[in-house]
Amino acid sequence: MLKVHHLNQSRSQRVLWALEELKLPYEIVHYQREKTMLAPDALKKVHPLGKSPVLDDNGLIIAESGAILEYLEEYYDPTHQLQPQDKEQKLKYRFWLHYAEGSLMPLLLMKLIFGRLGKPPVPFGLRTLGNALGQGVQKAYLNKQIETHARFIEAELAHTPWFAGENLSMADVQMSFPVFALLSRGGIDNLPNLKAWKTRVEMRPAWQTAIEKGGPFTLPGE
Ligand SMILES: N[C@@H](CCC(=O)N[C@@H](CS)C(=O)NCC(=O)O)C(=O)O
Repeated sequence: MLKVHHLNQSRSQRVLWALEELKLPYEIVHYQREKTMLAPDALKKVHPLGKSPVLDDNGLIIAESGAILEYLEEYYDPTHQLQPQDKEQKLKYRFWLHYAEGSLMPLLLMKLIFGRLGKPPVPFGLRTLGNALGQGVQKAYLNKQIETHARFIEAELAHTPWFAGENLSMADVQMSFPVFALLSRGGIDNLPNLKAWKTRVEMRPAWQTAIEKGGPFTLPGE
């Protein structure tokens, strides 16, 4: 039996969504974020990094969302419902699968962290300095980078409804976390294609069932 170690409000929403799209039976082991937003130590007993998601396939432990989605695709999607077979589309599929965590998420995580340097748990006496530093880094570097990425993704989605073509694929599943984060905290306006893609995602019954089972997905932070 497949078992998902699922942290609330986290990247493991992607794995639940993929499993629902593939109509596979699975169990969820729920973990709640600590006040710090970190995962509880119990997750380190499942995998040394203590991050979510982790998939357990009859004792085979798989961490890292992209690796989990590729695993599900390879062993649990015999008809390739979630992977294009055309060469060009497959190249796009692979690009987005890597890009989501390799390029886009680090920028969004940095924005989250630098945006919090003026707030608790930073000690009171350091918050003014922290805030100035955080805002400075965002202004001088991060915001421009995020804008470039947002415009790139927006332009890509002008051609097709889904990231790797006409059909939903694991590329969309993997991109869901960063795109939702980008729209909620990226600070970039005028992204109609991204917003329309998000609406298409939210309308999918499999997405909705994943939320019913895993809990709300509103991205308050890491
Ligand atoms: N690149 C990893 C990132 C895993 C990750 O950072 N997960 C977050 C949840 S979105 C987490 O576990 N945060 C809690 C913590 O760091 O303690 C993946 O895609 O699986």
